[in-house]
Amino acid sequence: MKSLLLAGLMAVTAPAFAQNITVDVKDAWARPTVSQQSATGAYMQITASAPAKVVSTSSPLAGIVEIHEMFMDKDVMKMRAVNALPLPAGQAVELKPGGFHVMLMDLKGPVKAGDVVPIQLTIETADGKRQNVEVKAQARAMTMPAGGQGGHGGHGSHGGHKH
Ligand SMILES: [Cu+2]
Repeated sequence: MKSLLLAGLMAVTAPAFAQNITVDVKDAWARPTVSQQSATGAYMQITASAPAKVVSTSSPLAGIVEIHEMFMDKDVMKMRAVNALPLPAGQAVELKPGGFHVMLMDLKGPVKAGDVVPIQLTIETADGKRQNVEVKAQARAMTMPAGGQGGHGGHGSHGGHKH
């Protein structure tokens, strides 16, 4: 009798399979650097299948990689690092000039148009599990749509970014 009960308990407590979520990254690109510039931004669209957040970023081409957000401070556009970028389930989060971006600083060399910038995103799911996503951002000059919005110019100040 006792052993039967034990067998039943063991079946119930079988470990649940930890499941990875799907993280989709689209349209990853980076801005080429101009001479003497040691920092640049990378942009992409990230969609996670379950609630998650980007908790860290890295690249073999840069000493420091952070997620930044742009914000207005007395009519001046500035940026600051965020600790984590929330990814709501099934919703594309857009990193774009003037908004969130991956900031690559302390670059090991210039980034030329056509170069591929590898970026690793560390994603943490709601239950605290982490997984890495490899992104290849292609360096290309930003194409401004005709009549493009203002405010983007503020992003050009990246070169003077100090940490
Ligand atoms: Cu930045």
